[in-house]
Amino acid sequence: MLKKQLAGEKAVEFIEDGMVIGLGSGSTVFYTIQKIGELVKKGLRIQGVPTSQETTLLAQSLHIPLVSMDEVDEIDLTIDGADEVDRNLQGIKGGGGALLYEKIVACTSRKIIWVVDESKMVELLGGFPLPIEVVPFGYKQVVRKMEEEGCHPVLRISNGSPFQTDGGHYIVDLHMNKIKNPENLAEKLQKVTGIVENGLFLNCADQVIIGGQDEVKIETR
Ligand code: DER
Repeated sequence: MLKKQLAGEKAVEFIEDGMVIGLGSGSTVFYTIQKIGELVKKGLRIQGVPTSQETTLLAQSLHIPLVSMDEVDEIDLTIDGADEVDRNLQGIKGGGGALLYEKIVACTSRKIIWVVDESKMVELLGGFPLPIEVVPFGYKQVVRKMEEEGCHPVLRISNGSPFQTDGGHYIVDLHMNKIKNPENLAEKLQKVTGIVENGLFLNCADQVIIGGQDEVKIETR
């Protein structure tokens, strides 16, 4: 079985009947959502809060009952993927362009589990380019500022045009190679006008399920 599938499917063991579940985005949580669909068919009663249009369509195809963020006061458990995770379970997300809605859902979740294959586990964050979500109006100012800060920004392009998130924003990927102090960087990015959100998910995940060769490991923060 694929490492992503091992991790993704393992996560459903943490789901209880009656829960409100944040449904993440990406190719690993894809397997979680598939498994949830099977369990719903067998009678599992949950309500899903999707973090992207892509996840909405997938969940709908599996007849998973969905509610919007504004119909719930709290989310019991969010299961999502991640692009990089360090030993303190600090992470980079946004590779799929869903970071803003994922972070909004994460902030309302009582518990967060990330599902990853073992290649996502790193000593230091930054090998994966850090996505930042930027308002299209005046985005070149943000790019220029990131250049001045030495963050090596690259506007994400899709089919020859700037990639657009579900929220209608652009994504700029910061090719930093190593992020020695994620907290400091997050603080700096939050102060830049025009940056809506960044892909540093700090002190967020409670557990990470790591798919390896024929086995899964669970790290707890
Ligand atoms: O955008 C994200 O943060 C997604 O969760 C995604 O990038 C996770 O990666 P995956 O597709 O390898 O699971």
